[in-house]
Amino acid sequence: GCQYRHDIGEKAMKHTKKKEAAAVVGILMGSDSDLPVMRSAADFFEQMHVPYEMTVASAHRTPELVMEYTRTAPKRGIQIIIAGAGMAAHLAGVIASHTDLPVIGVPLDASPLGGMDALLATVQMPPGVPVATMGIGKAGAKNAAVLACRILALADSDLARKLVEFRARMVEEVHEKARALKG
Ligand code: RP5
Repeated sequence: GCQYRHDIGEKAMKHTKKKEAAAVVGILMGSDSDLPVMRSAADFFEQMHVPYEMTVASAHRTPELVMEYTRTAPKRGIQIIIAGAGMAAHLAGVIASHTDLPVIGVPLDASPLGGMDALLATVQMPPGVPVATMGIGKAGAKNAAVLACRILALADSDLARKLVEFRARMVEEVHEKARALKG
């Protein structure tokens, strides 16, 4: 029953339909054109069975919506906010200015500058208003979710166990590839 689960239409719904538990992470993006990349974050939460909500809100086009979303987030049970945006990416920083929750920023490649613009705008925050800034694009979106899970796992031993398994699987995958190369 959360309005923010329905904001980005059919494509996003596939990630949110089954999630009945109250979201603990909020994924925001500046435009629905960011969804193909930001979905990597949602995919990881699905894998870890962490309930999340996902919506579009823009620091520049809908500044009031961003503020309202951020201010009401703790009341909904949100513990961490992930914000992905391209171009002059002020979304994560503006969110961080309205909350004490941890904010993770994902710079996106959405302009002729290839995401360098978004990276610098997201990472270079003034002292006192931190944004944990990930790498540009898909890897950054996935890492935002992994980092969020690591933070949540500090107080959730089930999730901590899933992260141990996730990391062990990555190790195993590398070994498998190495074995395949040897033939
Ligand atoms: C940013 O501008 C969005 O986060 C997106 O990455 C970029 C382009 O937005 P659209 O013009 O595709 O809506 O605010």
